[in-house]
Amino acid sequence: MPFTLESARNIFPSTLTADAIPATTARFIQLSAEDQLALIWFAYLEMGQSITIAAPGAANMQFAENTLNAIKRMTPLEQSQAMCDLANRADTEVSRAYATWTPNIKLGFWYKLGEWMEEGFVAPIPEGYKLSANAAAVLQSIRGLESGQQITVLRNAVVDMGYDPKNMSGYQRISEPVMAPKSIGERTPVSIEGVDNATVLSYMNNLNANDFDALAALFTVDGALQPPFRRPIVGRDAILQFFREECQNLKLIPERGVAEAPEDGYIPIKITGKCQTPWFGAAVGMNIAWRFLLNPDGKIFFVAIDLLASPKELLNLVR
Ligand code: 45D
Repeated sequence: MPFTLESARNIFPSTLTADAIPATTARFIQLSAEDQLALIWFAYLEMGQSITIAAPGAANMQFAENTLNAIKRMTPLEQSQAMCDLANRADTEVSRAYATWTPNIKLGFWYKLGEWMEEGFVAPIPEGYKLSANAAAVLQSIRGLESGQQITVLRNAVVDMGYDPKNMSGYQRISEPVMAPKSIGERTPVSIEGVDNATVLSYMNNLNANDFDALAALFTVDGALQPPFRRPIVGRDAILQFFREECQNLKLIPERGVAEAPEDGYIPIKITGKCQTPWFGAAVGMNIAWRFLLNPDGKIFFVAIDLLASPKELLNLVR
């Protein structure tokens, strides 16, 4: 086989990803818990002036309900402490429950807390809270990012909170139920300038239809998928689980691409375009590249999803 997972990760090496995300996240996690919470609060309020977040559905909220209600019953001091404990990854009951949730449930939990902070049911960030100089500098960097990068920083912050599940044994991961795939009549197939590869088109169309079984079947059994700024997820079964847990109701809008000459039958294909999340809909389109490596049978051996550095990168289809 001409490619290993490691060499596959390096196809189309000139792709410029949004380095500001890991850089900003690394600075963020150095801050005190109080600063982290206040910073997110300020960033969230500022972003809320230009884009609105879609409220999570009731069905999705039920998984966090017990924990949310437990927090609502606390005294304001205990509430602030519970939120700091989450940011500190402390070993508490709330932080342990949080650790078992998928990213969407974590986001929904904070969405609700944010509402309750505004409505006075949960202790707010103290009026006049003054960020440390470092926190103010991180907030300033976030202000300078495009909206797709801003929401990625926020998402990372939320996903990283809570007790470290590596220290927990015998727990059950909590995820939202998987919806039925869209019926054929409801699907709108994508088209991609410069690429008509059937596997790539099926990938986009199946993901847009929440048809995760058909989607996973496009991968080789040992295939891998690398989400933005993460290690590859390896193996068709693990990829299917990832799709079911983290990829419902995404909208992929591929625009253009290039397929290169096969190397020993393996075809590298790069696509660029947009991706919308159910949280922000069309208000935030993230600039994305998909770097596929198909095996000689047309199965996906590897695909990396990158968040691009700038809209200019949408036109970069060179090796
Ligand atoms: O701490 O092809 C308060 C894959 C203050 C799959 C708060 C993909 C205190 C394959 C405000 C209350 C998935 C890889 C907090 C493609 C405090 C594939 C609350 C890519 C935390 C294309 C804050 C998909 C809140 C992509 C409520 C790129 C913050 C998906 C909420 C990207 C933030 C999705 C939200 C992103 C952020 C979603 C809702 C970046 C959502 C971000």
